[in-house]
Amino acid sequence: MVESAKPIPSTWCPGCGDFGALAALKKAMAELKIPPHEAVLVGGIGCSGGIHNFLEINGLHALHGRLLAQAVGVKLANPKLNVVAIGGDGDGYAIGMGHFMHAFKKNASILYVVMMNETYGLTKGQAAPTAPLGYEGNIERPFDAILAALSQPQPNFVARTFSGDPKTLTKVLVEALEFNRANRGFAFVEDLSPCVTYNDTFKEWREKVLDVSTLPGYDASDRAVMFRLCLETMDKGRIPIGVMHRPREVSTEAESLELKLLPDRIGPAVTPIDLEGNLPTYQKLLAAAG
Ligand SMILES: Cc1ncc(C[n+]2csc(CCOP(=O)(O)OP(=O)(O)O)c2C)c(N)n1
Ligand code: SF4
Ligand SMILES: [Mg+2]
Repeated sequence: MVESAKPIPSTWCPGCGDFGALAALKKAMAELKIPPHEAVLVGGIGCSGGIHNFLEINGLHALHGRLLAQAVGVKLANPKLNVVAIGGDGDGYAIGMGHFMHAFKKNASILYVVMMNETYGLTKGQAAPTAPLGYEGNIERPFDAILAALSQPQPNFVARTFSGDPKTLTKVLVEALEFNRANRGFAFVEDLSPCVTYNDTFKEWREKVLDVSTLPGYDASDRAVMFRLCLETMDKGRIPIGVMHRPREVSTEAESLELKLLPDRIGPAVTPIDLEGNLPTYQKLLAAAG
């Protein structure tokens, strides 16, 4: 008999920002009344990716930087599932960068949460692609995932949150999951989630974050406006957070990958394979094979 996996106590350091993401995800799923058997968490390799071990939920630990490919596979196997890929900035923006960029274009209705801490927490604090100049000898300017996301002309949901503000984080996750549940496509949320052991940025980020929805001209349906607002905010030494892209209207065409490939929303994992229902098809195949 196969026993269902039970959650283990968290292995994160006390005070790690990832606790904020875990709590918010639980609250968001509870608010949307998503039963655990209808949700799958696909974790990346890193401290953050262990999140599925701490919840009583279907989950898998993906290969390093390959969680999106595996999450898309799960979604296509059964599009009725709520699929959340969740990992670190090293996982997503270094080894996983190619998959990250393609996820916007592929546009499967999955939620991708990156717990961004500017470092490789699990391997003891090397510079991630998001690390600031000078961190652990880093000589490169940091990669900005929100600007990269906004540069893609795709109908995705894009947001940045802060683990130090769990209320907004939960609200944004609810919105992102609702976007997925309406089969509207890919939702990306970068959560600023400080690594208190190797790069404790809680105080700095609390002072620097700025909710772009409070800025004059804010319009999350217009990526050009949002790109400019984010750049202006960064130029002032602040960190833009909030919903950065929310496509204005539901397209009349099926935009998401699962609706393009499986318009009836029935994936291979739930396709009936009983003999009775499939006998005519099997007979046809056998006849064709001679
Ligand atoms: C193919 C491969 N290369 C390198 C590693 C070593 N490794 C494990 S986790 C990790 C990066 C973790 O950083 P991040 O994704 O930011 O997660 P965090 O621990 O910060 O949450 C690396 C490089 C690995 N496990 N597999
Ligand atoms: S090393 Fe950093 S990212 Fe990893 S659990 Fe500890 S505080 Fe969190
Ligand atoms: Mg990291």
